[in-house]
Amino acid sequence: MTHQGPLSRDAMAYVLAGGRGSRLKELTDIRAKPAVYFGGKTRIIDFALSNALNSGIRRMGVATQYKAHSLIRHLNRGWNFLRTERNESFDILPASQRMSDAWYEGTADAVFQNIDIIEDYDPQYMVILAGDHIYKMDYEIMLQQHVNSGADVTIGCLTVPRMEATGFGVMHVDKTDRITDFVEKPADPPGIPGDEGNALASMGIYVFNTAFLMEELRRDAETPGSKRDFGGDIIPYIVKHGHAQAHRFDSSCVKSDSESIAYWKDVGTVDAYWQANVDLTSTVPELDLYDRDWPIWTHAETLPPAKFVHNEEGRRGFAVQSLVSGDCIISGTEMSNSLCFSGVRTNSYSQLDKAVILPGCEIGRHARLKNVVLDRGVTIPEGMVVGEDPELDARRFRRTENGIVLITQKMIDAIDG
Ligand code: ADQ
Ligand code: ADP
Repeated sequence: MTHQGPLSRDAMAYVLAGGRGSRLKELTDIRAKPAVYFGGKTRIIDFALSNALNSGIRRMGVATQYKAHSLIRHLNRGWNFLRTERNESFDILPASQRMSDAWYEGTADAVFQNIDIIEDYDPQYMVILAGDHIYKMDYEIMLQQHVNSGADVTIGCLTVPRMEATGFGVMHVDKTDRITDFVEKPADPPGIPGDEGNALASMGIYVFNTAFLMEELRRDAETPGSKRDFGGDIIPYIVKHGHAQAHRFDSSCVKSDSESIAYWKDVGTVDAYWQANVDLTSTVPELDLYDRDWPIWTHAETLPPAKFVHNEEGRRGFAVQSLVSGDCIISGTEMSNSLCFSGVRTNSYSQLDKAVILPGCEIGRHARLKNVVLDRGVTIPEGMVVGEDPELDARRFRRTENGIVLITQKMIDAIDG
């Protein structure tokens, strides 16, 4: 029998936001990956939370651990509108050693340690999400599939090139998409039968009946040797002893009027982060941030409009193929294919191309920057050139093999003279 009606109102979204994301290098020196700025106004975690909200889910919890201050501040400011009076809730759940004297060990432990809080809300379904991916997805569709298949767990999955699957949980499915095998981060990922060049990878998104999940978490907590991890322990066990079902991520996974393609990105490296941001500056990007049917919610400060001015000598400031946030003043600067978060100031005769500029940066006169990411609050001195001399860039800043340069204020301060 097919289930009718929204299940999202009986579900709680539980976002795992405690991981470090060390491949983002200095961008995660002071903040967890989910708190990293993305897309001009938002932070990475806003995508998972907006998906939950847009899917109709009104109960949310966010488990935080590593360098959580920036994340917690963002959540407090931007995600404080769910009301207990309407049976809604939003809980920030730092590892606070309430249940034991340990921090969250693995991702499953980040749920286990808050079992009492979850059981108090008594949601029928738990939607476990990673807080560090950029995508749009309607979890109601996944919930419906979960209930209709009668599975113990339903796992969101993607097709990826086989050798890119080493960082994922990789699964085999039968004709009905029931998962028959699951290996966490295999060195030599098994391909899809009949499509050996690709692998079916877990997105780290799980739907459970709450009662079943709680049972599993309690069982796992008693299991010696378990790392208390969903991908490493809980999911392999259920695949073996229970019923795990795959939910394929494709363009049908989001209900939207705008032409949607299945966009999903783990912006986990400096290159991928830069690329995904710069991609947004193309005329018709794959990820549509202007989609009224699927808005990405965030904490937005009340800011004056972005402003483009010429200097006293008549040097024009302009931007093409660029996203410029509020409270930016682009003065006498040529900007192309770039993305400015709020409060950025640029000065005359500077040139910016393919630059991702986080809030509060200032660009000095005559600076030329290409293929860069500037961390929050960086001041680029007058006349500085980046992106033209690979050796110089690598000496001063963090330059990736692909030539993307990440700059923090610390690196600027360390430059002699
Ligand atoms: P990973 O991406 O390696 O694999 P992991 O490091 O466990 O996943 O992080 C998953 C999420 O949990 C992230 O959002 C992270 O921030 C958060 N997290 C990590 N440790 C945490 C902790 N101790 N407390 C709270 N939050 C924590 C997982 C699965 C794979 C799957 C990929 C998809 O294990 O099977 O393929 O996600 O990206
Ligand atoms: P915000 O939440 O305002 O966006 P960031 O994400 O840039 O802040 O910073 C993360 C946290 O680190 C904030 O709490 C901020 O106060 C703090 N912080 C900012 N710069 C530094 C620094 N250079 N060293 C240590 N902590 C910092």
